[in-house]
Amino acid sequence: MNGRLFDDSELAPGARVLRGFALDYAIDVDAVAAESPFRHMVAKNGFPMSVAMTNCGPLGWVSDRTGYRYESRDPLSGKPWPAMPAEFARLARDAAASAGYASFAPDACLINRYEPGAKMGLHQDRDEHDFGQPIVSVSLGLPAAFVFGGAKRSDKTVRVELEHDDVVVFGGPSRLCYHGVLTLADGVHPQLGRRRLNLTFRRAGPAVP
Ligand code: MD3
Ligand code: FE
Repeated sequence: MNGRLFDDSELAPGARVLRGFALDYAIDVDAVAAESPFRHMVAKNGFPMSVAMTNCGPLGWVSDRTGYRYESRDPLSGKPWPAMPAEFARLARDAAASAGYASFAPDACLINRYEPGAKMGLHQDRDEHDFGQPIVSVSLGLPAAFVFGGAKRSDKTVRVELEHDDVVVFGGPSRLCYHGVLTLADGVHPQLGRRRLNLTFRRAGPAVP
């Protein structure tokens, strides 16, 4: 709540926007990218994606002509993905908790890098083991127009501007909703320059007790 007459942090049932939530966390993506550099993965259609990606944590999301999946090693080096920095995991856990998901323990962090002109088409995230687990999304750098729809591709979408340090938690009924990012407009962010970074924290594999 925010002093207004209604709670406008709920984007849709189960989806909560936490404006500025990442402000107090030190998120150093360059340290991860020094070990596993950003690369344009090839989509199922054989074309490279406009968004460049890397990962940290035990599992990383990968795409090639054969499809989408999680892998424990960076296919560029054959080595395990860089460890998830403790500050990343703390941000993800704290954001999930403040949206009502206690003890979220992500095993995957996909890092997306958008340069002006990059976009992500409407899709569902369904490569994870357990759709009962939420996804935490952290936006840094240039603002982007995020589109959020329903369970069917043809459902109507709403547009939300995501800015530096905004965090969104998607769980419950929103977990399998279609979503995407419109073409990034040109600009320069005071800290991150001519780019937008998005970190998505997921529990991709089965929970290990
Ligand atoms: C809604 N990334 O990597 S984050 C993705 O800004 C992805 O880079 C976008 O969609 C980005 O898959 C959007 C917001 C997001 C992430 C996962 C979701 C929204 C979601 C999963 C279910 C529903
Ligand atoms: Fe997605």
